[in-house]
Amino acid sequence: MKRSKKIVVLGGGISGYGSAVLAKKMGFDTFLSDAGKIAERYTKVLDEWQIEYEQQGHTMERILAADEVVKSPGIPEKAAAVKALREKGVPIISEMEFASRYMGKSRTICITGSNGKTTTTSLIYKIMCDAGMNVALGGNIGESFAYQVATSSPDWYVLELSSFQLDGMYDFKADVAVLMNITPDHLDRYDYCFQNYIDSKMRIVRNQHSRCAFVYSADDEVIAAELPKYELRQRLLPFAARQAVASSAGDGFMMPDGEIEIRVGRKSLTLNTQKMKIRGLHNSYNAMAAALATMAAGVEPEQVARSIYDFSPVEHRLEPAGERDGVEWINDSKATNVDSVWYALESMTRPVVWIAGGTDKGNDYSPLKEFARKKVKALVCMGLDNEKLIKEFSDIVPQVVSCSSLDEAMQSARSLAEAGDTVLLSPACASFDLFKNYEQRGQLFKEWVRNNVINK
Ligand code: UMA
Ligand code: ADP
Repeated sequence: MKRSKKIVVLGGGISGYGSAVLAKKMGFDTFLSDAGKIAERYTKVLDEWQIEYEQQGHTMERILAADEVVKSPGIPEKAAAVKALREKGVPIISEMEFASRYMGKSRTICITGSNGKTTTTSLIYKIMCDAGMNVALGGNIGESFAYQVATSSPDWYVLELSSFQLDGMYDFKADVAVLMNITPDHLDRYDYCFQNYIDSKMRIVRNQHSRCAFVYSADDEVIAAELPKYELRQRLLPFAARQAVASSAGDGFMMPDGEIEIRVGRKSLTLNTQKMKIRGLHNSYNAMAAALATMAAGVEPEQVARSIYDFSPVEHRLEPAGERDGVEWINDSKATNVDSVWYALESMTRPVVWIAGGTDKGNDYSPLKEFARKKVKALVCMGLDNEKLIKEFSDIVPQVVSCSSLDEAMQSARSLAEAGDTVLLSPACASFDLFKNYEQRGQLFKEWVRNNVINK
């Protein structure tokens, strides 16, 4: 009798449990191994599907016996198990690569970039849902893509893709690929070499053929430098605000007055950024990308416009947290790098009391200085080590205050802000010194505003 292919899934988080369910459903000899403890919600599902698994350690003998390994994206190349598999030459793929083999006729819109992935993915998903399409959401957001492939069959998947997921993708093809921008991030996973990270992001165009579409920022200099290196046969749909774009397949352009023109094939659309609930240049980019991607997928322009105007900021992304006594409070806790803060400050139209700081990832703050000089009246540093921020901004911002807790920072911000100002939490840093994650930091910020400002 022919033996079934042995699939080992590494990691028992959301990516791993879904991959294991799909492997089992496809009839493979499936084993899941996790170096740590697996959450009960996942062991329950693994038990239901009668999947063999281990936790609190990897049994290398069993892992090395795999024909193919599906690796969770959070597991780095330097992990001992991955090194041993590479040495033995066992193929290692990502959940996306594995699941795409079994998704039948479903098509994909895949979104990547250093910033703007979640916002653009959520907007595309909303447009597709509002248009009545049979669509599912996955990847670096929401439910596991592999689990959904095992249990449903939508016409379209809207997938947010991180560089870690792209790394394990070889034959995967995005029907519509969206590349928002490329700025340095996650360099610890790429030997501190920016080009390695760029190469990873550019994998989004792999295997695309002439009927596929590629939506990308023509304003992004890193992307512009990469494009000549690739043989691009797909429909090119660039978008820009800083320079003219013209592609025979279609394009998106924002005029200096804020009006956006989109064209895909013979269909066109005009958007007025003043009517959008999401603010700032970066959100105009996100809207252009979403409009191009969904029109390429066949959604009618009027429907695209309706959904874009109806779309509110995703939680923790320039999310309004309330206004009282003329002071507006904004939660941008997801701004964990310099580029996202640049766009946050760019979008500010009132004097800003800026709350920043946390775990510095080797930030170069110089791109922020011009906006800080023009728009920031006070900087409230919120972190265990504020030395670098204080040094960088003391000569630029009239007032710099050092705080080591959320409560202290919020009280300072409240006393510094006057009617007509905006208090902006946009940290440029990770949250791990004072908080569990960026979500908790944003939640506590909003709770403080609710209890001590709005309902005081
Ligand atoms: N583990 C091992 N062996 C190791 C190291 C870890 O078994 O050597 C185990 C851990 O004990 C843990 C499991 O691996 O149980 C976790 O795997 P994971 O870190 O890949 O996490 P998942 O829960 O499976 O979620 C992952 C993505 N996480 C990361 O990339 C860090 C999720 O993205 C993604 O949504 C999900 O797969 C579905 O594909 C989250 C994320 O933070 C949102 N992404 C990063 C980001 O957005 O910046 C890239
Ligand atoms: P990602 O999923 O790539 O992290 P998000 O949509 O969650 O992107 O946004 C992360 C941060 O970046 C937020 O602070 C948000 O305001 C900002 N941002 C959103 N879109 C863009 C963009 N196109 N360019 C730069 N920054 C952006």
